Amino acid sequence: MQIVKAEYLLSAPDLTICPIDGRPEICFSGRSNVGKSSVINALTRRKKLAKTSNTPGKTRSLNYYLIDESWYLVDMPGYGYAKISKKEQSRWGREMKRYLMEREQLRLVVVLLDIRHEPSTLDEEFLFWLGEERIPFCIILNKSDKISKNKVTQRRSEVEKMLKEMNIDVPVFVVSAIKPDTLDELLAFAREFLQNPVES
Ligand SMILES: Nc1nc2c(ncn2[C@@H]2O[C@H](COP(=O)(O)OP(=O)(O)O)[C@@H](O)[C@H]2O)c(=O)[nH]1
Ligand SMILES: [Mg+2]
Repeated sequence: MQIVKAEYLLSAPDLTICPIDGRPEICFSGRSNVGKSSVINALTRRKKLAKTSNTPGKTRSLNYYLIDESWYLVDMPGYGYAKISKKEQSRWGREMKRYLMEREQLRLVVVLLDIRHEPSTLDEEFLFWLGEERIPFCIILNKSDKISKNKVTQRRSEVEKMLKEMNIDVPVFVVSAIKPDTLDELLAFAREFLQNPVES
């Protein structure tokens, strides 16, 4: 089932002004420039719902999009942006982790990786942390339009091997923000989580 309605709700510069209506949410997370905003636009079939940019590191807040009046898609600040000081980066890292641990409405984290590159240390640390905290997540390998089919297969098995070594068992979807149909499987997967009641 495709998304019918998508509206921008608000941008939260810190964690005190997040929506408190209890609607379930799915957070999109990953390095800056990996394509979080582009994937959100592709999923909602909107060109400019989420701002995309060639200058990484712009999203320093959590952006909430209300989907079909029933759940939130959340565009999280990208991590690992070199032009932001280490101190600021680790502050944001801590804030985001706190958010993901404490947010009751959170049902699923979608972690984006760029299929062209090996996951960075930051990516690996983040995935490991999600696993340890038992936060439900899945991985999408984005920008698959940029490499050959053979390379896609290769990168996918490299990522799966890495996950196995970390003892993490989560689905990996190969997608491209410029081919919205590639996101159908992810959306179907995410929908299952939206129906689940919050675990406590
Ligand atoms: N070719 C291609 N370009 C993409 C894809 N996803 C994102 N991009 C481009 O990558 C850049 C960063 O995307 P953006 O969505 O702003 O990344 P964010 O920082 O993670 O939100 C933009 O120039 C996008 O057009 C994709 O699947 N394929
Ligand atoms: Mg963005």
